[in-house]
Amino acid sequence: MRWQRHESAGGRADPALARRRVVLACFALAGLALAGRAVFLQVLNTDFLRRQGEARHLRVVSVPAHRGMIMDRNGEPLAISTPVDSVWADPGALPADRRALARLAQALGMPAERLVRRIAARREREFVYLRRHVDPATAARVMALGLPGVHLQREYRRYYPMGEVAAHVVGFTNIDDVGQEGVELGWDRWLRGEPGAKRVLKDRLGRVVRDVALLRPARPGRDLRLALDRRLQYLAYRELKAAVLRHRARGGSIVVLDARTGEVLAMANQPAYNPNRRDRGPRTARRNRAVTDVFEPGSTMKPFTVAAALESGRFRPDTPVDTRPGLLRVADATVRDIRNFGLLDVTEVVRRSSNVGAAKIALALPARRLWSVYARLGFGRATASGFPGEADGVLLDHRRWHVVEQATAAFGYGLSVTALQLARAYAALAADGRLPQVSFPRRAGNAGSERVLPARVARQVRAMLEGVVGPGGTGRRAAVPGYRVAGKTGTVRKAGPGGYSDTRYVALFAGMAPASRPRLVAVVVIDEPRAGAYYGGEVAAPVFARVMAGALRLLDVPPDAPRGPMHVALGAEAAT
Ligand code: 59J
Repeated sequence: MRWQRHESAGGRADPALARRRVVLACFALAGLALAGRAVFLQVLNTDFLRRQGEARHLRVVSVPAHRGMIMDRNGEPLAISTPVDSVWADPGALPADRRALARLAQALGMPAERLVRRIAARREREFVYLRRHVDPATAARVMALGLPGVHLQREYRRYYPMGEVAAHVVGFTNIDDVGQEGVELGWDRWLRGEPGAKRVLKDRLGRVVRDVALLRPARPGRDLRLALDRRLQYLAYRELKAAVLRHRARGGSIVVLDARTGEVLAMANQPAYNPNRRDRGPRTARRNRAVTDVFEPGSTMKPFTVAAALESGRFRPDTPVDTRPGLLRVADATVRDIRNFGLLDVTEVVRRSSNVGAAKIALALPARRLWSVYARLGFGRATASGFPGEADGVLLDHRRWHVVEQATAAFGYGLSVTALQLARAYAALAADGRLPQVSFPRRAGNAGSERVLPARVARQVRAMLEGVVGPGGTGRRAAVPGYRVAGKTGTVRKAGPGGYSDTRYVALFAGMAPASRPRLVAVVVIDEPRAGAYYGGEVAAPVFARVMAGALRLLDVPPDAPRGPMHVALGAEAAT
């Protein structure tokens, strides 16, 4: 009745009714809350508990990506990734029993104390490597123990089939598959993939029961095909090593370029190291000296001085140059030849390697003109090959040259180069005046070269460099039977704190073949030969000859000297 009245009268005017409504609403809300709580407990809460339980066994693990293969120009492998297992543990799940750990250590081939210490130090972690990159037998032995908390992780290990033969070019990765040196470092972003992730379900012992979901697939790295030719590489390595041993040299480098494309067909250094070994030897053995180390080029610079002279129009190959009496005073310095060569012409200055002649030619040119040729040929500037740690070398600006610097630069002192730079500059002489872009990866066709000398000048210098390898030249031992060879020797006294040394030399040869239409350019550097001869013509030239002879044959390059020394020798033999 009061309800009806209340209803009919409306509540607005009755404060008692309003209070009652508030109380009723409170009860209703409380009831709802209780019901909600019940639902929560029966449905949501059990789900939460179940998920809590599962979380102990559901794990996200990383899926390692396959690193791209490095190959030579013919597809022969230089670096390959092979799958290996690494043993890891969840310290919390491991048995505390010392005897079990001792058995585990034995299976892993490591001292028990080291294993115990390693686990103790990482008690709070859920993942600790026990031993990485184990062989399949070790992995099997470890898993046969059936210990809880011990697992295998699939990883990749790098293998270098050519070992130390191609070590300096290919480089190596660390245990995490990241490039550390050489092409492995310089092209790391290309070679390396991106690891994926997957969710796995594990049982109470922590063993993976099943893959639940692939969260992100691993993206494999890309293969890389280098310009290197495995056969030429082996040849270069072998001959360089033999010469370094024979002359008890401190080290050495050899670079072989394709004269037309600028591709690096072979590059080797001594000392070398085996990249497959965990300890990769001393740092000094790991440098790719052909790219990282500079030296004064000495007489191997003379062809470029002569190129500047010819380009200027003031000199021709037969222009006379008076080198008498075998020395030349320049300001307060004296330029010397090993003997008095007398009256020569430009061609003979190169063939006899006259320092006085080169200095006189250089001093007859404006400094800027001489410098500009050196700069165009790439001296003082890294080749931008992408190889890590490449040195620029030094070429002072001509405005900082005094007359002495101009004279000594002419025969290769007061500036410094890498073996790769020197090879690139000789490649410009080989390619009729076009400086090629140096490339470690293989190229499809010619990837651009820059004209740095008139073709006529490059050909004239090349003809002079043939004279060096001919009769009366300093480079006769660079001759290759059946082929015309052009090149230049160099014997450089090393500069030290007390000036130029009387006992420490660098022996050099830089050249190309076949001289009529060069296919290959090579530079040989022998650092501090100590036994036997030390002249470039006697130490470096024979290495050049042997590598070129083998390379020309391997590449099926047709001979361009049908009546070369080989035929003469065969003829002589037939006559006896
Ligand atoms: C040489 C130099 C040092 C630097 C001289 C080599 C200079 C010079 C100051 C004496 C050995 C030696 C700037 S020699 O490369 O002339 O390759 O077959 O180191 O001359 O002025 O006992 N090369 N080498 N010179 N310095 N400064 C000749 C020549 C060269 C040969 C031989 C004999 C030098 C034929 C060098 C070779 O062409």
